[in-house]
Amino acid sequence: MSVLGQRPDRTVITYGTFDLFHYGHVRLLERLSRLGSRLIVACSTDEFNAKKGKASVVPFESRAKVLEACRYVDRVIPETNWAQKRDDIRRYDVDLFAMGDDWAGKFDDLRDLCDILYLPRTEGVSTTEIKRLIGASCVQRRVAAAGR
Ligand code: C2G
Repeated sequence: MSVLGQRPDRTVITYGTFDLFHYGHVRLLERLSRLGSRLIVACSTDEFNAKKGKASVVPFESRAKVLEACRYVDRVIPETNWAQKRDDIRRYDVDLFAMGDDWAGKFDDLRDLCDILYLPRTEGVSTTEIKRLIGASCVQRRVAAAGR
């Protein structure tokens, strides 16, 4: 492993929905980008999210475009199922698989293929919370409008 400037010469991969892209996502990608020379992000498709029981506000195409525009990200691929991780790690010659620690231990079975790392989540921000706040402000505005 040669050192390129500050970043080790290795490929890092992570997976996620990245809906309503926020500082928590940015901070994760920034930290991952320092752990290797290439960061691949697998972005969950809308169909896969439906299987996960999740409905994202922002459609896949737009979420993928936002990730591609992020300077920490080198490549975006679609995540369409749970089982693709092993193939992705082999196909992209991945050295490090990393996720936020809300997934701690969930992907240890991949340790035979590459290093595994779970990074502390960023506290105080989440897509769920943003959705809740938007919902709350919509209700407030409707109530205010009704009261006029
Ligand atoms: N994250 C974080 N801090 C936050 C919110 C999210 O570090 N405040 C991290 C999560 O831990 C995850 C990544 O950002 O590693 C993307 O989070 P989600 O979009 O919620 O990902 P999820 O829908 O859980 O999809 O196959 C795995 C799945 O695709 C993960």
